[in-house]
Amino acid sequence: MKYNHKPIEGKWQKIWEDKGVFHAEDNSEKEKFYALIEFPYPSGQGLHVGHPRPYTALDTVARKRRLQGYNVLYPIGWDAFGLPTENYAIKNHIHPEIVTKQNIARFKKQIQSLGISFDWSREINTTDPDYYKWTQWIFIQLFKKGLAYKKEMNVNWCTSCKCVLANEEVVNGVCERCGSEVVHKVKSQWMLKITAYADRLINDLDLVNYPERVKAQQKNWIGRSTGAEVDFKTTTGDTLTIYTTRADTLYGATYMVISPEHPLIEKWADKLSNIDAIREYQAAAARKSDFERTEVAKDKTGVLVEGVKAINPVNNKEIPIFISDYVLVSYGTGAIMAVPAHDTRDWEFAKKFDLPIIEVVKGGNVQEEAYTDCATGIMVNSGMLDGLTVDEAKKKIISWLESEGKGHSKVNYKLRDWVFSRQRYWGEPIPIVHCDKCGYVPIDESELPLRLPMVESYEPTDNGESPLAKMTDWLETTCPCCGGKAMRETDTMPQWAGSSWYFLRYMDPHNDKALASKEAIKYWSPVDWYNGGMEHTTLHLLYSRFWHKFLYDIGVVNTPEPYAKRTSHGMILGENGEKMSKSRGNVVNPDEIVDEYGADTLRLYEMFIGDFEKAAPWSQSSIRGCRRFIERYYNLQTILNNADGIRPELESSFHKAIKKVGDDIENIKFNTAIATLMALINDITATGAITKEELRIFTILLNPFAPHVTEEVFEMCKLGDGIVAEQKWPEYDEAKCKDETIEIVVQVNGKIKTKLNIPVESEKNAVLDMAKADANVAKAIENMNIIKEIYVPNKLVNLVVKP
Ligand code: ANZ
Ligand code: ZN
Repeated sequence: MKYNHKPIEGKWQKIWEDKGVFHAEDNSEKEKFYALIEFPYPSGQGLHVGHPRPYTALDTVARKRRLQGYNVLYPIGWDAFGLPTENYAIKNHIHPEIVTKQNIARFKKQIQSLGISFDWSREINTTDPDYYKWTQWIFIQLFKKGLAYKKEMNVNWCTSCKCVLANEEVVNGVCERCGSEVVHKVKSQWMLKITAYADRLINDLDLVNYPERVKAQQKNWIGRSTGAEVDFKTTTGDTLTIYTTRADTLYGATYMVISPEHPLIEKWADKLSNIDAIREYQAAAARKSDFERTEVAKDKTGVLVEGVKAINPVNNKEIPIFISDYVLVSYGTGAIMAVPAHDTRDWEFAKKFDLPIIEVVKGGNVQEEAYTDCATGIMVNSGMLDGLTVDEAKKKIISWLESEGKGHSKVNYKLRDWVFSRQRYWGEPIPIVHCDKCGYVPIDESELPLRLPMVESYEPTDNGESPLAKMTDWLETTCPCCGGKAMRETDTMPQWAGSSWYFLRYMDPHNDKALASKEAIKYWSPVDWYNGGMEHTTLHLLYSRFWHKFLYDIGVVNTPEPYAKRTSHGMILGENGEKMSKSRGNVVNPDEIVDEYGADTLRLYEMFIGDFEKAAPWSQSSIRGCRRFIERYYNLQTILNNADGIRPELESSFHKAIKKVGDDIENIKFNTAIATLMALINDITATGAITKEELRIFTILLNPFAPHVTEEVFEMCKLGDGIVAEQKWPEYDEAKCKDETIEIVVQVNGKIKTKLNIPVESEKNAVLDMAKADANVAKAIENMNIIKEIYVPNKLVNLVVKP
């Protein structure tokens, strides 16, 4: 029989939508299951074959859970603000709102052609004023709690996007989006105080089921470090405070390094004989990214601060001060004590500038290389610390510093507050006005949403102000506080804003009184399973956890964590193993695959392509293999007979398959679930027939992967009432899942002579008889006396023999 996928797939997509079978119920006695994928950015390129991988994976889970009787919420929406759309709009002179509408329409059509069981009645769009009203509302709550504030900042500035970037958006010194150079610039910015949540963002990882690599990345990004701040006096009478995680090594500090931006340089400027060289070095450092500056491998550079020295508080020795770009102004105190014996960067710097290297922890050869692996050593050359272990020395020196008023213990974080301003048009307006009398004041909540005004031109201005700054009508307003003249904020929010809380909106997407009702939040929270890309681990995942914790603190949500479980998929690469891109000419268009082979084939293929968590190269021949499997399944109806139930010879195969497919879907082992179904179809066709019950079970097991063809076969062969999506997931009998035969080894005097396939749990004597009957074994025991017969059930036989 010919399988004609086009009419069949279209037919079932329409039936599902008309019946609303995938609509989640808000009031249900059933147990809820909330599955979430990272909603797409509707770019101008349309859907990529990478998109369906996570969508299909969670669709498989969602469909299976529905069959198991869960009330499933599996929603979708559009993360539609942001630069790519705006840049496209500028280039083509189309308003970003229109571009967004067009892109969404195309994406929607493409996604719908895949037969993903999304609840389209809950579709959301971050650029919809009914949606961003609540993004703005959350911002106002953050502002009221002092967690949104304005600050003069040395920011990352993309020279091409003309826009401020968060640290996270700068990759290897260039803009993550456009690849252009990123420079530093001082600007007044809205900031969100994510650092206030740093500890909880680390500690609460204990509450969630995330892959270890995801937890580790989040912890590294937050970068909690426990150490001490130590005050060094200078010969000018100033205090130079440093941060160190190794206060125990204070006696080994032979010089100091301050960052080129350190404020003491300005204070000392008149006294420094080489101020010109220092200025030159500062200018060069400003052009480099933090990444370039702190790379361990790079050659160390620096300039001596001529005219001022520091005094080591433990021994009152005067030591030189350098400026060097390997010390960052934004971390710790922007100054360090250098301990070249035990720190690699300090050691390289000391060698280059010929500075003394003093060993303070025993064990290495510090004139040859830095001895850094010294967390457990014994202190030397360290006065009051001599003979102590590193841990003891840390405690002792910190309490000494505290008693002398020269330092104290201190926890530092790599995490910085979140730069939340963008000088662009296509984002949520920040709902704040500035009044000369009252300062920054949020607009009245009853005035939300504060809509983006229509502008003539959305190009950013060359001085770096948002295009909104040119809209005088919109700009000038009255102060909600004193009624006087006030000016609106012209910066907009970054693209991360809308995605920081969208999972809550799906719970109650049409609510106009709250971001979602208390009941909906209580019923649906937390998200049970969130799948997304590894590239979002340190950005979106952290930001949304932060917002959720804030909403928890103000009583809007009732769980401390938004996502109970997180999984991450690997990328789909081109057939050549490289990342798919236009320039490499290896892009596969999902529309063409759906057209030629059908959505079921594409879905099955994307789930079969290899370990879900790893990158996988595209393979056209494997696509054809998946299509053939679907055709084989479709043709099972040609061997359908009238017998009842499952035939005895297939009973074990079926029970095992039910167990394996179910377990594998839950454990994101989709590829082995499909392999199990492929093996089962072989077992079935080998018998030359299939019963209705066998076909019914096979159909339900295959349905989460290939929903269209299974619905069609279920209907054609009248396998039950209603449609497959309304059936029950089959159950298995554990006793029937046991392997009937098992391989054991047979040894003579401990040497392997043969392997035997025996029925599981065979009786000892029967196994011994089988073993002795084997030709190799028989030869080995010929003319021998058997001293001992050892049998380890289901594992081995060992015959101990003597001549
Ligand atoms: C003396 C020392 C001796 C250090 C030693 C290390 C090893 P984490 O763990 O990342 O917090 N440091 C401090 N502030 C810095 C800055 N603004 N830029 C660059 N480096 C900075 O690292 C803390 C360590 O990094 C600190 O401890 C300091 O060097 C350096 F055997 O102080 B240490
Ligand atoms: Zn005012």
